Amino acid sequence: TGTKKSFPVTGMTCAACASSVESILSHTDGVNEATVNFASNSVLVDYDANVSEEKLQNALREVGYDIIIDA
Ligand code: 9UX
Repeated sequence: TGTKKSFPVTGMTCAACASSVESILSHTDGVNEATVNFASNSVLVDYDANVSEEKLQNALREVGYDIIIDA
């Protein structure tokens, strides 16, 4: 296990999107677990220290979702 952090998610229009977002993030190298809360449009991600937040973001952007990274 690594860092656990929650991010707001955009682009999830139906409940099945939650599974899709979880799958995309879970299959990204260095991600241990991703759990979406569809009702609150957020995802809790457990990821290793070598994974950048931009890497998570880019994986989602490729398929029409996004996460909000605070500056
Ligand atoms: Mo629902 Mo989301 O039909 O990618 S799964 S909109």
